[in-house]
Amino acid sequence: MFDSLSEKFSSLFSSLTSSGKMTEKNVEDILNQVRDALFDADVPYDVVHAFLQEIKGDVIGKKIFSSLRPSELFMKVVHDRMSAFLGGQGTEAAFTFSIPSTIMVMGLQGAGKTTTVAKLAHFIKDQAAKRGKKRRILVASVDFNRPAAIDQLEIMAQKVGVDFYRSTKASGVEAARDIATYAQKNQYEITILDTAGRLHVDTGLLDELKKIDRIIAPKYTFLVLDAMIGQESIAVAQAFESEIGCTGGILTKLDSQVRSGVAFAFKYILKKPLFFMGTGEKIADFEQFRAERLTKRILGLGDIATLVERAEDKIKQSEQEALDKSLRSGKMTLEDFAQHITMVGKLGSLVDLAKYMPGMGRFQVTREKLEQGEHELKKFRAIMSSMTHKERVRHTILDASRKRRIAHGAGVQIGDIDSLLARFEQSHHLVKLFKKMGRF
Ligand SMILES: Nc1nc2c(ncn2[C@@H]2O[C@H](COP(=O)(O)OP(=O)(O)O)[C@@H](O)[C@H]2O)c(=O)[nH]1
Ligand SMILES: [Mg+2]
Repeated sequence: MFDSLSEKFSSLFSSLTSSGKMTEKNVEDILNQVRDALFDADVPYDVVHAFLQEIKGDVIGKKIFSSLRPSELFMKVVHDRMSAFLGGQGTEAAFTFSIPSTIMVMGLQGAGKTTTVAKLAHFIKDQAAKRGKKRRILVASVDFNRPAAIDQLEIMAQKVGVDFYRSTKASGVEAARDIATYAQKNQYEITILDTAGRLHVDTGLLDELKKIDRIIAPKYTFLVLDAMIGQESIAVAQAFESEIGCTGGILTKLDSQVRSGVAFAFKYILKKPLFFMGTGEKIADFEQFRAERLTKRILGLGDIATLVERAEDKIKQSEQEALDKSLRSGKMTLEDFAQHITMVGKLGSLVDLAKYMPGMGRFQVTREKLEQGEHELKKFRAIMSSMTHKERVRHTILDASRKRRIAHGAGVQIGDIDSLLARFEQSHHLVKLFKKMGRF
């Protein structure tokens, strides 16, 4: 997700941090690189232009060239403006739906509406379960355009484990009335309504939706947009917004290869936020759209917050605090490194983790490399467990005789120990880099 954009920004930023040279002379060149990265990601021209104007305004207004660290300040400017562009303030907290409420999704055929209904139901159910609650959730459909559309929803509802209702009425509008009555009578706390789409926006579709919208009076109306369609989907969004109106958007198919321009354009053009994003076909491939976290991911500052959230379920609190501490202090010992390695084992594969790590975007990491890395990790774990506590806290004491002892104990070569130490130095460097960025 956002991979190509992320690669470009991470490499631009890392060249800025390593050379540290940003001057009035090369600022145009750096801004051009920002512009090209955005164009490549299919961000519409007007949006790129507006974004660059804001950046330029800040570069001048904040007098970054008279500061001690122009490049760091520049990165902060880009970071702040980008997160404002993507979502603005207040979209970072976990989003909760008010109870009771009805949610309606709308969008073109194939945008991912039905899948999104199931994902939303799963999201709400899961969120409630985490707080020890059980919500009464109903999903239903008024999509009479495609014969199998309603069956598809029924199957997904079963998978998620929420209630499903099939109206036997003959049209979408009558079914909407029927579903509203059914939901009220059975006191559902959350009702999610799937609607019909067309291949293109047409008046027939919008007229029917308008009627359904009036009958259902949803508290939340989400516009579901396929990110793969690119800029064209913005025109679609405008048509829905002006005829029906929406609470905000949900972007689907933001899987890794997609150009992400729509995410930039959505809020700027519609003046409405994006709420969620679909990142795959599975029910759980769904995330709340958090502008600031995404910005950090795009800029290669690493999405530590998401990583930590994922980790919470799997790692004991104390271990996590130790990680936080070592990350924040910018100091890391082999002992911490050993802990990281153990955590990686608990969290899942390196392949998954790579995209959350600071600075990873700028390395071209292939799956094979990562798998090779997993193999190495196993070796590293063995080495680490043959070390004494003292050696782990102060790795500089590792001389030839200690290394020989460890190699013997772990059943590895001395070279393996040296490559572990080299790797440790590398990630130590990343942690320091992160700390520097973390000053934002
Ligand atoms: N890769 C990917 N596929 C998705 C995502 N959301 C939906 N799809 C797929 O897109 C296709 C159309 O989805 P569907 O929910 O039936 O769209 P609808 O016509 O708007 O109801 C299906 O094959 C879904 O599996 C997503 O976030 N990522
Ligand atoms: Mg559908």
